[in-house]
Amino acid sequence: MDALSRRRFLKISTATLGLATAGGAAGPLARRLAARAAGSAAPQGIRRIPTYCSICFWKCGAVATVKDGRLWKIEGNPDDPLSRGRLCPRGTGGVGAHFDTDRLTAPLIRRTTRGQDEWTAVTWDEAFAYIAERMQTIKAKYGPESVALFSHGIGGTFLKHTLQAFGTPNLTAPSGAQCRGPRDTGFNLTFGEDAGSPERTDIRNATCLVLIGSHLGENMHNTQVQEFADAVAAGASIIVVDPRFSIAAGKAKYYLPIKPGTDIALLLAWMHVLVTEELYDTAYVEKHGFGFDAFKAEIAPYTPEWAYPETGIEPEVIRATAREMARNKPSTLVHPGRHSAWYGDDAQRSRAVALLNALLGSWGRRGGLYAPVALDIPAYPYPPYPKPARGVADDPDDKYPFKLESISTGIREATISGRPYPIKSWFVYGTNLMESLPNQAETIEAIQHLDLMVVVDVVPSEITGWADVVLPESVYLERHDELNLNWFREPYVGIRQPVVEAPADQKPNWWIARELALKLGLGAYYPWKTIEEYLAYRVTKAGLSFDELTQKGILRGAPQPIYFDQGVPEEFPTPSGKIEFYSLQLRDKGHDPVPKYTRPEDPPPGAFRLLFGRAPVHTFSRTQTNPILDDMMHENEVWVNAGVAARYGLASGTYVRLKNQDGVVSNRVKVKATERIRPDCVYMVHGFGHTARRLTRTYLAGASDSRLITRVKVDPLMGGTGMNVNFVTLELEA
Ligand SMILES: Nc1nc2c(c(=O)[nH]1)N[C@H]1C(S)=C(S)[C@@H](COP(=O)(O)OP(=O)(O)OC[C@H]3O[C@@H](n4cnc5c(=O)[nH]c(N)nc54)[C@H](O)[C@@H]3O)O[C@H]1N2
Ligand SMILES: Nc1nc2c(c(=O)[nH]1)N[C@H]1C(S)=C(S)[C@@H](COP(=O)(O)OP(=O)(O)OC[C@H]3O[C@@H](n4cnc5c(=O)[nH]c(N)nc54)[C@H](O)[C@@H]3O)O[C@H]1N2
Ligand code: SF4
Ligand SMILES: [Mo]
Repeated sequence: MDALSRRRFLKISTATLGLATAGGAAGPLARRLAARAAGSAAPQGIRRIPTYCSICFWKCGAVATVKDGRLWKIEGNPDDPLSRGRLCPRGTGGVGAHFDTDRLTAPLIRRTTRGQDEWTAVTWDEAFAYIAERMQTIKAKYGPESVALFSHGIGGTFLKHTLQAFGTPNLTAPSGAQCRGPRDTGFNLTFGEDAGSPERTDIRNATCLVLIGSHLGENMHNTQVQEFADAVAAGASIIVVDPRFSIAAGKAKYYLPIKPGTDIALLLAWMHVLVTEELYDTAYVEKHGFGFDAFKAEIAPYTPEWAYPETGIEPEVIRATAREMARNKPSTLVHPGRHSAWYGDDAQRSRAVALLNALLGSWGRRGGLYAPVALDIPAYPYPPYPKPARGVADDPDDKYPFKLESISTGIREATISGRPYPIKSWFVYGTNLMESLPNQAETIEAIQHLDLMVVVDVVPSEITGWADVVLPESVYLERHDELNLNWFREPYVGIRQPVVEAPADQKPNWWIARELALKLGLGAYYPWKTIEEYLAYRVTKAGLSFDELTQKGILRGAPQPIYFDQGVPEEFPTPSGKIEFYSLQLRDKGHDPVPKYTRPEDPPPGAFRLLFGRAPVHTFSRTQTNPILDDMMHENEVWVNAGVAARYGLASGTYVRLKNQDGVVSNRVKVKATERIRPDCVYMVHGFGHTARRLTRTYLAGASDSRLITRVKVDPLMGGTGMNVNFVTLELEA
């Protein structure tokens, strides 16, 4: 943030917080907050409590300040290697999660049919009794595997534990098949390891950084954005490939406005130039490469002249950028990306990105992809889980041999088809499946097949509307969670701990998971009574001080080697033990051993490809209800090429609706007419267009990309759902 917007942000924050407590005086949450503010029980003075952020899943170390018992602000923890003492704007706005007047306050049981917002508030004990009884019935009738968990983030840890103890293997998340699954598969097939989270990207030391749709600056993964700024300041040459002139493109030496869906063509042409001009790292490839000659033969036809009509990128620009990468090798980092579920050829596209890095010798090298390290903290010694009689239900026909985790949309499919066996219950933790899975109609259809659906959330989001039981969780500022043990540049551990009390009857996930286990007769899996006991056990076993961890929030281990030239073993856990330029694994399963390009479908006349991404101040569909972040951005816009907008007579700020190829129409959304996007696509920020009425602040503000994503192209390697394959027309408001 620049100084001006920072001042504006602080002004907004104080104004909103005043409103959140005084204005919403009707609800039980507001009453409790008011009572607490007035009461004398609150400890006086200023306390600073370290914890880690949860506004997204990057897990930045933070320090919250509480003044006279009231949450005041949250900042970066200077001891934290991930945030280096600075949070992103969403993290700073995180206090709004505590003060949100739309929060769930008590467990709810559905009164009428699914999807209708009619509930009875019950006690926690009643809720657990209701859930446990139904789970036992399902188990008796269909087996314990018939219960599935969808979760996202570290808060799901203990529910996973309870459900594995119950006997199901069906644990899944939209952060796989809808996010980074394809990328992880592509990298794993090439190097035998994936790109990790946080990514093992040495952006800070890269002298050339290639961003292929990684829209850093809008994608606010904190460490990466800070390192990106460092790299730019140090004069790194930046190459950005994106159909839209992103914030990152504004920092680029070369901006390549690629035709959507044609990245593989560009990647093949780049590799062609590096190989034919012998600009690649020959010694590295000789030492570490497997199947290079076969790879070289495969890419021979893909000249820049061949790629030009596919991608719209001129041959001279392709050559110049390839040479720029080569000049900076091995400190050229071709960013692996993260959200890679785009066009259905995504694992192969990611594999092409991996191969380009391999040619540049960047894996294991400074300024490339380093070898991450972590503290060795032992797991808690639980009894072993019962072995499920049946395997994960996501892929009954073994169609996706290269998946690394279970496929969320596969579990949804199994719920509808009953194949390979019936799925009769969903637990949904911290994931708004209506917005995070493509094709909402299919999600609704699957839910109709369930005998029990339990949603644990903090606000009445869209998915809660479909639940039988809704369990209100305390927000991250009010609870403990599992330790943060990231694989990163240096080893460290972080703790999340409560900063303030939950305002009403909300409970933390560990307590919910434990109480449910007790009700299910699974007490043996919870020998500890409080989470502090659990955390202290693990930390102490590792020879660290739990007291010190709670006081500092972060404990750092001694630095360790992270590059080959510092002593990291030069090993690649692939079948050949080398970097697989040519993949026998892929060939043996009938897939292309070297990535191939397929031309994407063109939008029908008058229609545009729908693209989507992030805004700096929101996370997915989870922050629009946060009063501070809502003030910073209340609705999304649809980016339309200025020339196209002029043809339609659309000025910026005019409301339109988008209609997709299947006739689905969006909420109204404002046009942003701009030169910064190609004429063949439109773009919007994901997460808006909420239709849950109880999200009072954000209800119907902006449009939902998810609603328009009725079609996907499924990745044949790992089952990811490419979602950039929907076309929309612009419908003018009458
Ligand atoms: N159309 C479309 N779909 C997408 C994407 C996209 O850009 N467009 N992105 C994909 C990607 S990259 C990812 S990683 C996934 C992300 O998918 P999700 O993680 O499912 O993202 P959200 O939609 O934000 O859902 C978060 C839910 O958790 C709730 N929540 C927030 N805090 C807490 C908490 O402390 N405890 C509990 N119990 N609940 C909480 C929120 O209220 C919300 O209902 O979505 C994928 N799906
Ligand atoms: N502020 C904020 N930051 C976040 C998140 C958040 O919710 N909010 N979510 C985090 C998560 S989980 C993820 S996965 C990441 C997602 O962020 P990233 O992984 O960086 O990006 P994507 O969402 O994959 O892609 C969006 C960009 O791809 C471009 N694009 C679309 N089609 C093409 C194409 O064919 N070729 C190329 N080269 N570019 C294309 C779009 O114009 C857009 O700029 O963001 C992370 N950071
Ligand atoms: S990147 Fe921002 S929102 Fe995500 S954990 Fe860090 S500070 Fe919080
Ligand atoms: Mo993601």
